[in-house]
Amino acid sequence: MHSKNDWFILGAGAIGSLWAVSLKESGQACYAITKSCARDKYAEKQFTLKENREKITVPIQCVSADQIDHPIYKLIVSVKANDAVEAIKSIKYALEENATVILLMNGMGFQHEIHKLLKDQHIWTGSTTDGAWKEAPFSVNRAGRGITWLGHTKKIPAKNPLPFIPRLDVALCDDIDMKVWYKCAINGIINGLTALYQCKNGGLLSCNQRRQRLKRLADECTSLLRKKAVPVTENLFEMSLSVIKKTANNFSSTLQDAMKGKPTELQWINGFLINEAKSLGMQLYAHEELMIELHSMNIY
Ligand code: KPL
Repeated sequence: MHSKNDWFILGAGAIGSLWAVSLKESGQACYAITKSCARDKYAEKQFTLKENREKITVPIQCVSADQIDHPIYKLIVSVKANDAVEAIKSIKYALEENATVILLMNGMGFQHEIHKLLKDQHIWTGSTTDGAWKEAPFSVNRAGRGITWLGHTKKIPAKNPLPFIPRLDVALCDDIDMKVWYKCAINGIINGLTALYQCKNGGLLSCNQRRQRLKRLADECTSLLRKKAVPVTENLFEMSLSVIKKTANNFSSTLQDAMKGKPTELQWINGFLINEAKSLGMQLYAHEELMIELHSMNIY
């Protein structure tokens, strides 16, 4: 039986699978909307999560976007930035008015399209420092436990839309836009370099040259944020070092995509930062250099 409390997770990548397992483990009804279940409507798949030395497996029903046969009241969107708008369009027919939608995606510059699509829904933005990578379909490895900030897009003081989920650290936040800027900057500092050096996050601290590149990227982000009047209360370089240390054993999402030969999200991360800077008459040399190097390796 389906209910208004059922959670649907759109996109079973690393973060989507982590959330699906965590919700299910805490007793919530949860479905994954994935491409890989095209023929098998609501087929049960065993989702596995590895965290530290623990390994848990929970059954989760999967459905493809065109086969949802009951209204969605609670949706978590964890697809790639490149696919976000199309993925939401594909399930919109099943989405209730006033549904709760939580966006959990890296990058910036595409959210306004989603807001246009979801005028009747309550949109929450999530920004996470969790580090997770997909080992195989339906199998995720959580390499670093982070925190997920959640803010209502219209900044209305609303009740936390999530139940208590012991495995996830979720906190409400009044200024989610600032967190999203910070997250985009942190990803812009870390992710492209891991793809360039083909290393886990921790590998970025292996020599001075890499640290210097991190510092240059961070300094440019700080200048851009200041120019955008985003309060820079924290040192972005120090923040990225701390994220790197906490997720040292993780393959960044960008490196995961690059290793699979898939398009990365960098156009919504560094690409977005570079364009924002340009529109303000600034140039982010270190970010531009990095993108050119990555393009010469066929990483887009
Ligand atoms: O968000 C990440 C990503 O890989 O996209 C970090 C925090 C860098 C963890 O790997």
